[in-house]
Formats: sequence, structure tokens, C-alpha cells
Amino acid sequence: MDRNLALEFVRVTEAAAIASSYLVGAGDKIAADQAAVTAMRSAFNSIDFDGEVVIGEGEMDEAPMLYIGEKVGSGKGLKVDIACDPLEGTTITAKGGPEAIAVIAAGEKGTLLKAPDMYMDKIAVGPGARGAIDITKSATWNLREVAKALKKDVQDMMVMILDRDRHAEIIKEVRAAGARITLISDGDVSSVVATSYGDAGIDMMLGIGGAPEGVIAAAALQCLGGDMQGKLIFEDDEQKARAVRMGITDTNKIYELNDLAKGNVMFVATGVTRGSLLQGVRLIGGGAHTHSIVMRAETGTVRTIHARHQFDRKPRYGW
Ligand code: VTB
Repeated sequence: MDRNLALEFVRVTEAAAIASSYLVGAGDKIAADQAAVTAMRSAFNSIDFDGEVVIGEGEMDEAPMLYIGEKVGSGKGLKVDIACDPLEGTTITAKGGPEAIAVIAAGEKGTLLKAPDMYMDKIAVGPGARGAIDITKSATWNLREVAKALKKDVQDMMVMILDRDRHAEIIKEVRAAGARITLISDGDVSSVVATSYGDAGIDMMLGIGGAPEGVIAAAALQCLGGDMQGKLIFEDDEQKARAVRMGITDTNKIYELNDLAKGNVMFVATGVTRGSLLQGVRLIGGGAHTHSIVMRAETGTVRTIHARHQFDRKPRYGW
């Protein structure tokens, strides 16, 4: 996949991050999301490529922009599938908490799972524990195997779990196994990436989060050499029927990393609020500093980009 596109896409996540950064702490997650969506869409459309959103803000009838199936880019150039989350961590942003990012995964046609907007049970680990996970087995089993692969004891392990009532049992089990836990309020894309990059000290991510976030994070792990498995969780028959309509043929499938994101995918993210991976947007009066990460699976190159933006000299996307 064209390497230049990865760097072009940084402009897109930068635009979404800056736009939503004006709403940090404003208590309005819908407005923060809308600002990011509008900016991301305008920035996409200033780039020469022939993109189609496969994971976005929802289906056409529920999302006016960046809906699944929407064409993005000028229409000239490479055909690319896009999975985007203009603001991953809308609630975090509304509260001014950590780890909100603007994020895109991209790949050639068919490389990203067209995951429906529902829950996914996930397990993710870094490169050192590749091949050591099995989502069909217990948390205890996985902790032992991953600890062995990482040449650690289970008690040295740090497991990231979303702080939700639905995880009461798994939290109990991980504690009983002796591992340590970081509970997070939102933002499991950052956490999955943190298993494989940076110094957040997260060894494993476990539990149920959004399926679209799972695919986006899988693209990052494909670049970084980590490992992940997922299984769709249906809350009712209607959700299952919707998944089937969206092309899911086996509703019990265990998705391996290569089923979620395969081939020469890329992952691009810009920090909105402070995080373990990325700094948040800093507004400097007439401009902003942004911090982004860009990675490509083809070469495994990871770039972090600090940018200073001068608003009087470049297009603004709604801010
Ligand atoms: C998680 C979290 C995301 O959705 O995927 C979560 O990491 C799952 O949904 O940041 P619930 O909030 O219903 O548990 C997000 O919060 C994004 O909306």
C-alpha cells in the first residue's frame, strides 16, 4: 500500500484531534464527536485516494457523515478501505480524562473486517506473547501462558480491563490468579496498542469492548507484531440478524488477528487528551501542537510525529 498515504492520513487524524480538543472538558460528548467527524471528513476529502468507509460512525440511516459505505477522498488514486473512529473516547473528552485519540486504520480492499457496531470479546497481547493466547480458554489459562511466554510470573502481569459491571467475574478471576489490573473507563484502542508499544507496562487486554474498536486496534497490532483474538457478542437476536445482514456468516467465529486486519494495513492516531501512548493536543494561541503515531504493517516502521500548526497559514476544519 502506498506509503505516502500513511503520512497524508496523519493530517486527517490531526484535524479531527484539533477540532475535538476545543471541547475537552465541555461535558458534551456528542458535540466533541461531531467536531471530530466533520474535521476528519473534510480532511479526508482533500486527499487524492479512492476510499470507502468500512467502519465508521454507523450505518447510513443513523450517521450523516463517515457512515459505512461512504466514499471518502477525491476518488482519484488508490482504492482503500477505511476504518475510522474520529474520536475514540467521546466520554473521556467530555470529562477531560486521559487516552482519547482520533484514529484511522486503512488497507487495501477486503483487508479490514467489516465489523458491525456491537460488542466484541477481546484478548490482546504484545509481540513477546504472540501465539500464547486462546480466547476459548479461561482468563487464568491465558494469564499463565502469556506470563510463561513473557518469562514473568503471573503476579508480574498487568492486565487492562474496561471498568464495566459486565466484567465483574473476569476481574474476580484475574485477581484470584494473582495478576494486577488497570481498570479503564473507556479507550480500549489505546490499551490494546499499549500491549505492543510504548512504556505503559500493559501485558494483556481482556474483556468486552466495541467490535469496531477491535478491528482498528488489530491493524495496529498487525504493524507492531502483537496478537489478538475476538468474538462478536450479540445482546439480542436483532443484533445477530444485523450482523448477518452486514455479511457475518458464522456468528460464533473466533476471529484471529489476520481475520480482523490482514496484509499491508496502516494505523494512524493523534492524541486528543493526554495518554500513555500520545500527548494530547496543546492549544498555543493561533495554533496547536499535536502528537501522532503512524505505522505500516508492510515494513513495521513506526513513526511518531510532533507537529506545530499555525492556523493562519493552513486550512481549518471547523475550529
Ligand atoms: C469500549 C471503549 C470505547 O466503547 O470499546 C466501549 O474502549 C464499549 O462500549 O472507548 P460500552 O461503553 O458500552 O462498554 C467506547 O467507550 C467507545 O464508545
